[in-house]
Parts: sequence; C-alpha cells; structure tokens
Amino acid sequence: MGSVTVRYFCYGCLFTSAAWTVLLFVYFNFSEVTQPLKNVPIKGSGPHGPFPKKFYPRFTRGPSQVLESQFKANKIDDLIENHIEDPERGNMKFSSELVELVFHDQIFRNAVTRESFCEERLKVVCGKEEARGGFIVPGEGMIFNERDQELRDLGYQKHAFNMLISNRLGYHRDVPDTRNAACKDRSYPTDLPVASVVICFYNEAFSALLRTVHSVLDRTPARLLHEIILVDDDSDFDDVKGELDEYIQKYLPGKIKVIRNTKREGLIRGRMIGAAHATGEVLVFLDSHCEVNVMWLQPLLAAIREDRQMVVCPVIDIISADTLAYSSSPVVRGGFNWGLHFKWDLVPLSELGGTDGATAPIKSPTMAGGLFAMNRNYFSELGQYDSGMDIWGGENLEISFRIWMCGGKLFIIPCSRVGHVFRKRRPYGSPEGQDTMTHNSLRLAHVWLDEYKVRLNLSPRRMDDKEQYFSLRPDLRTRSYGNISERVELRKKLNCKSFKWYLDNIYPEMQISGSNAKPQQPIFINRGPKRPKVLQRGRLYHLQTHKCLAAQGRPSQKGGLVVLKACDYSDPNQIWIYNEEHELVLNNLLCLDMSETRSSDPPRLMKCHGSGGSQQWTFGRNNRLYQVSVGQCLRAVDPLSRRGFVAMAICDGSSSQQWHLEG
Ligand SMILES: *[C@@H]1O[C@H](CO)[C@@H](O)[C@H](O)[C@H]1NC(C)=O
Ligand SMILES: [Mn+2]
Repeated sequence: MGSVTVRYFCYGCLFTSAAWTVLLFVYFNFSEVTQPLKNVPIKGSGPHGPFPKKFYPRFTRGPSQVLESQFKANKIDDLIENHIEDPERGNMKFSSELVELVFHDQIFRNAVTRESFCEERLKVVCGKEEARGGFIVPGEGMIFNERDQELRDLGYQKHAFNMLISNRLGYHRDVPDTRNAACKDRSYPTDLPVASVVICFYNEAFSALLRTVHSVLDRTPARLLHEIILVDDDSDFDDVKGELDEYIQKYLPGKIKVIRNTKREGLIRGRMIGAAHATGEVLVFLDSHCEVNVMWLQPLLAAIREDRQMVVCPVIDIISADTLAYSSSPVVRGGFNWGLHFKWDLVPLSELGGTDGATAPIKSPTMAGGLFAMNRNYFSELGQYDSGMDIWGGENLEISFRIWMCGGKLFIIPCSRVGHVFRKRRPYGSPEGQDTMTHNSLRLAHVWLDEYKVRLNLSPRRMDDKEQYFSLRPDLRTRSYGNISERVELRKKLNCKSFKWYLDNIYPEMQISGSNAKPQQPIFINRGPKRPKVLQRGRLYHLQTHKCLAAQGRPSQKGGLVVLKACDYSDPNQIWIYNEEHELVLNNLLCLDMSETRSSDPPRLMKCHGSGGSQQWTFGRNNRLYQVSVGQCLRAVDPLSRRGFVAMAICDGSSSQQWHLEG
C-alpha cells in the first residue's frame, strides 16, 4: 500500500516539474521576444573612439533660453583664465567640483561638447563615467536651481524626454561608432546619387531639432547632401518659428529650406509636402530627434544606386529619453501583428550571413517608418503616401506592403546607423483627438489586405478568438474611413501582387493561425537575460542619522516607499546591490526608481526595467547619491523625524544628503 502512495507522490512530482518547465519556457520565450527593444544596449566601441576631435564655432546664443547670471559666468571665466595663464599654476589640477561647475556654465552659453570644452579650455581631460556602450556625463542633467527644474519638468511634459540634458548637450556631439567592425573596411562608389534629407517636425524641442540638423551636416560629405528640408507642421512653440529662421540665416545659410504648413497636416502629408519641394535624386526621411552616425548615408545611397526600386532603412540606435546617452541597438527587422502594429523581429537565420556577412543588407517585411531612404522619382511612381491618412500611424505598414507587393524591395542596411530618441509616449495627439491609428489602419486594410482583413484585431482590448475577426466586429465594419478609390486604382495601375503573395514570400514567419503564432528561433545579438554585474553589495547608510535605507513595508511590494530605519546588520531587507547598470536593487528584488515626470515624488521600489534613466543612480562627491534622470540627490526629509522619509532635492552637499554604501 505504501508503494501506491510513493507512486502517486512521484506522479505528483513529475507533473509539477513538467508544469514548471512549460511555465518557464513560455516565460523566457515570451519575455525575450515580445519585449519592445527599448534600451537593450549592447556594447559598442568606446564613446571616444575613432573620431578626430573637432571643434566647432561657438554660437553667441546657447541652446537654452536659461542663462546663468552673467556675473557668475564672468567670475568663473576669470578664474580659468588666471589659472591657465599663470605658468606656475597652469598645470595644477582643478577640483572636479570646479570643472563640473564651469562645464555646466559653459554649455549653457556655448554649444560645445564636454570633450572639446575640457581639452580646449582646461587642458585637462575631464573624468569620464562610462555607461554601457553609451555616453553619459555625470551631472549632465543636474538641477542647479529652480529654472533647471522647470526646464526639465516642462521638457518631459512637452517632449517626453529630458530637455534639460538635450539643451546642455548643445547642437554637436560625437557619438560612439556602433557599426560592426567589418563595415569600417567597406568603401563606396564615388558617383553616388545626391540626397535631399526631409525632416518633418511638430513642436519639437529646439535643441533636439538642431542636433538632428547639425549631425547631418557634420557627418555627411557636402557633395552628397543636396539639401535639408525642414517641414514645420504648424507648430505652436515660438522657438521653432522665428528663432529657427534666424539661426538658420545666421549659421546655416544655403542648404536648408524651411517649409511652414499653415495648418496641421500630420506626419504623412507633411512628408509628401517635403518631398514635393525636394530636388535631390534620393529622398531621405528622418525624424526630428535623431543623430546620424559616421558614414551613415553612403551605404544607403550605394544600395539605391545599385537598384532604384530598393528602399532602405538604417539600423536605429537608441538615444535614451532620460539621459540622452547614445547606444547601439541589435540588428533586427520589421514585422507586424494583426492589430496592424509594427513590431521588431529577430532576423531569421536564413536572412543572416550571406557572402557579405555582417555588412549585408537584411530583407525586412516592414519598416518602422521614421527613417528611410528611396529614389525620389520612385517614391512618386509608387504613390508616395495615402494622403487620406491623418497625422500618424499605419503609414509605415502601408508603404511597406506597397513596396513589396508592387515590385520594390525593402532592406535594412546594417552599416548605416542613426540614433533616435525613443520616447515613452508621443507627446502630442491629433487636432480633434481622433484615433488616427484606427482610421489609417482601416484604409490600409481595405486597400491592401484582401481576404486577410478578416483577421484584423484593431481593438486595443484583447478579444477572444471568435470576436477578433474583423467581419464580426460591426463597429469596425461600419466605421467610415473615407474614400479609398484612388488607392485601389493605384494598386491596379501598379499591377501589384496579392497580400497572400506577400505573406507567403516576404513574411512567411507571420503564422496565419494568429493567436498561437510561434516566434521563430532567433539569432539574437542581444545580451539576453543576463543579469548585470554586481559592483557592490551592502547597507545604504545615512551618515547624519546613522540609519539605513529600507523598504517602508515589504521589500517585495511594487510601488512601496523607502525610509530610514535603524540599521540591522542581520536583516537581508536592508541589503542593496549596486550593479553595472547603476541600479540599486533592494534584497535582490526591486529597483529604486524615480517618477519620470514628477521629480517631486519620492523614490519608490519598482520592477527593474534595465533601461537606465529613472533607475540610474550614481555615488558622487560629498557622499551624494545622485539620480541621473531627475538630476537631484537623495536626502533625508527631516533627520529628526522617526518616520525617516526621504526625497529628492537639489544637490548641495549638505549632511542630510550624505550616504555610504557599506559592504
Ligand atoms: C471617391 O473619389 C473618386 C475620385 O477620387 C470619385 O470619382 C468618387 O466619386 C468618390 N466616391 C465617393 C463615394 O465619393
Ligand atoms: Mn520619433
């Protein structure tokens, strides 16, 4: 009888382990593939790699409206001048505090990079802080006064990225060369076609827009750059109006055209307007918050020169919205789902390699939309965009399907890299708050999807299997999407192939079965689920109160506050891990995190997201604990209070802001 019990016990064990295996398998598969590739940087070459150091003319007006008081600036200038001119003291080390303060001041007044500033003015190499594959400068986003604070918070509100850092960076900076080493040996024909770069913008931050423009000017051979066309889609902000014109007139005469829409047209018609003004052989569309990398244009042009029906995209590198750090992104390609949302896919084995290895173009079923290049006449022949689409959304899939189905090709060129600020939300809507994504997707579906439109699930909510069919969704069936007869005509005129052909030949990975579609077995150049290396482990000791930072409630509770408690040397709930991602992880569970938009909120414990920004902390001078995206230091709110609350404040080196990671 005992043996029966044992047998059932064993069955139980077997069943449990099987269930766990399945669960873990699903979890890892799912989390690895569906995670949007936000900040998963892989190591690029060092930020100060193979570029010749350049020095740029300084502008009399800095990128920011907020100027430090002239008095302070002059005083600091005197200080440096004296130091450098004095032969005895010329070589003396400046305190790093001074360097930071001076640097801070300089970038406000002149658009210089930190590197050029440090080497030019101080004849010293400023200390560098490495971010993985990125380029962050300690204290770059540091809040010095209320105006900094306003600028930062306003920036997040208006642009959904750290405008304070963007302004301080100025309009020029070097970015790490993120290309595969094999790209550096490639050469390109001399008779490449010339390019018109079209940049549409709507309420863009002035500094981000100008950095986009300057990066193109700085890193594109003049003979290949026919012109830059800026299309202002009826922005509301003043600085991208008169001030932009003034700046261009003063510093960039010649190659830049600015076109102002008199009413809001949206990105889609905006680009068509830009293209109509362009006269170069190739059109290159860029977003208004990009920075192009070295040799970005030549590989794109070379591919188009070879085949005029080739539409090409660069690899889109990541510029952090919180720190503006530039980092390399893995080579992935475009796909989509039946919600007609674009997604990144791993490159299937069959598409990798080839004779050119890592430098070979990669066939891509769809494009992300913001950045691509194509022959200008071919753009027209192919029907530009659907001008019945509004503002934003769906146009990237529409043009992708059209390219492939009507005889063109769409490739990603791994040797061309352009950084893009990945914001966590779009900071603007449509003029009347319409859902332009659904409107545009319906147009696209009715023109291009043939019998497959019954598979659509355009609802933001998940429906059960039966409901997800378009034909059973009366609201979408009857919803108007305007007149599409011109686009249907176009499809006939161009003699385009069927959507079935597209799925069979271009995107066979998209399993028709829908919900149980299984992702392909990938080759992923990503770091995968590897945990960041631990740099230090110990208690976070507050020097003034002799207390330790711990969770207010359970350390596993997401969104929980942290407070100062009596140090308990045996309590694992007071142990923090500080890792190479600059995260502070309590008891190996949750990360210390700051709210993105409201820096007045206290820090909380949140799931570690691994993308820096709100979870990036650095230990600095005066024992400070600095939060990178907020630009402030952690302090005890009231050292005498038993409640032990902590909050962020302007770093002032006071004793309430002094911490020590013990261990
Ligand atoms: C749709 O537009 C075409 C021309 O573009 C026109 O001939 C047709 O009458 C329009 N259809 C409707 C229903 O308005
Ligand atoms: Mn963008």
